[in-house]
Amino acid sequence: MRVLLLNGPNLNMLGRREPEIYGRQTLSELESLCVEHGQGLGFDVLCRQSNYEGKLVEWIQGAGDKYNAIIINPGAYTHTSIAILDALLSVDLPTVEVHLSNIHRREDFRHNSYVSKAAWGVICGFGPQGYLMALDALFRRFSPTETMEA
Ligand code: CA2
Repeated sequence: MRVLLLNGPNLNMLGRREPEIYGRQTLSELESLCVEHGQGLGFDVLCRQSNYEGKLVEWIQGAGDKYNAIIINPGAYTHTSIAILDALLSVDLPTVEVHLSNIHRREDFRHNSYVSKAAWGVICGFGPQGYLMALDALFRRFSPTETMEA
């Protein structure tokens, strides 16, 4: 099982600024945690980050025949990007949208997510643990005994 983990703009700054909102863990620490946790579940997790919307679109487009699922924190593009929404709809892979912060407790402009319309599920407010929760949810979805594909 192959999982593509995408992080959007400014998430490369994790651990360096605004620790009160986004925590002290760096992006590479977070990615290592996800790769290790994925290994434990039998997943091959590939991690990518970009500050560019088009780059994220290209990775999503290319995922269709190579990956079984996508985990994405689109950063601020969550609230603006129909392009990322359309790319996710076009590949039709189970997608979990993750946010470190609880976007619903923050400014009004963060309350809407275009990406959620293409997401199987959305996790927000649990910090880095949210990514591990997303992997666990996908594991259960792909387990033959579970029925979570709705
Ligand atoms: O809570 C999240 O994960 C967000 O996707 C993070 C985005 C924000 O625009 C979304 O509304 C919610 C921002 C990512 C910025 O990341 C930084 C990390 C450390 C220091 C500065 C920015």
